[in-house]
Amino acid sequence: MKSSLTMIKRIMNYLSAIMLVAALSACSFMAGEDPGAIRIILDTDMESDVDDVGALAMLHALADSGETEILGVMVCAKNPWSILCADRINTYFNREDLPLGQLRGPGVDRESAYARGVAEEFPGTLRSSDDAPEAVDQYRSILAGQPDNSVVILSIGYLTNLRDLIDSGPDRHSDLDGRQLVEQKVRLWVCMGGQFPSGREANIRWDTGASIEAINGWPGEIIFSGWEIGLMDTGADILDLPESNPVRRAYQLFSRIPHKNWDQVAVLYAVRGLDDGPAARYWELSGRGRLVIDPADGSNTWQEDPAGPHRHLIQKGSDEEIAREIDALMMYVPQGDHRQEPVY
Ligand SMILES: [Ca+2]
Repeated sequence: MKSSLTMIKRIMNYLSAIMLVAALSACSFMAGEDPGAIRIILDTDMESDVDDVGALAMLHALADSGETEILGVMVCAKNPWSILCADRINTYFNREDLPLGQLRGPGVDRESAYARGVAEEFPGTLRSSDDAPEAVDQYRSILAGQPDNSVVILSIGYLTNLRDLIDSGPDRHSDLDGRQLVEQKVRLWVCMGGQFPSGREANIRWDTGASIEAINGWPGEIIFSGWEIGLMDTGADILDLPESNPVRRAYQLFSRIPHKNWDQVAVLYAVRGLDDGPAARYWELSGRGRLVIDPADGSNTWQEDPAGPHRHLIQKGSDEEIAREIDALMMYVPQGDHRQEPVY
């Protein structure tokens, strides 16, 4: 009985994935260069946990549907395979030209169960992380070319790059310093980080110093997608994706299926939750306040403050409906086959 129910569930998931592909293709055709698409720069660690991979896959699905425009993918981890893994995923989703940026200065260096495997087994544009542009330079280049108050920064990793960005000085891209450039170009920072009302969350604590400087020095609004709203499992059917899909391979190598989806929740909010989008009903925003970080251990508390620059998401929807929407996006298969040979 259980196995036939599982089979029915798998068939239903497969059918909904096909319908999603058809819907996305139609939307993509109609949307073209949608001026209303949310412009996003993703900042990811893509090493210790596999949810970054699911998050990037979702962004590509949402870009193909015209709901977002991915301006660039920045890596805030020192693991040299992380950016290659991101490059392979971008290449699979037919966006091999997406600007990439790599943290060059000191930062968090952690193992990955999947990044090297994906980097070595799938085609892409980068041979080595040394060949990638430096993240702050890439941030400044992208931001300088965007309309004022238009860019959403979506961080799903450590805050090292963002601290370095606001510390940056004028350069060939802009006469503004980093803080001024962010103030002029960034509409909002959506940060997967922190635990509410209090806790000790990885993205904040691994580079506590950078987190404190980035969050306290940020010249605009930050909305936090906290640890406590990402605990539902997704990816149960990820191995049903084609073997050509690097997202499938990353989950296989990580070998915890299904898995929590902290980073995917932040993606869903940033693209479909803003501007009263179709996913806005899953969360409500807290009142204004401040994320206060303890420099001793990177733990955080939430402090209510009507003049505060921060808010955090409070889940209203069910785990099931949020997970279903995330799963459908993670199971997206792009049109066309991936390249069989490396293109670097
Ligand atoms: Ca992450």
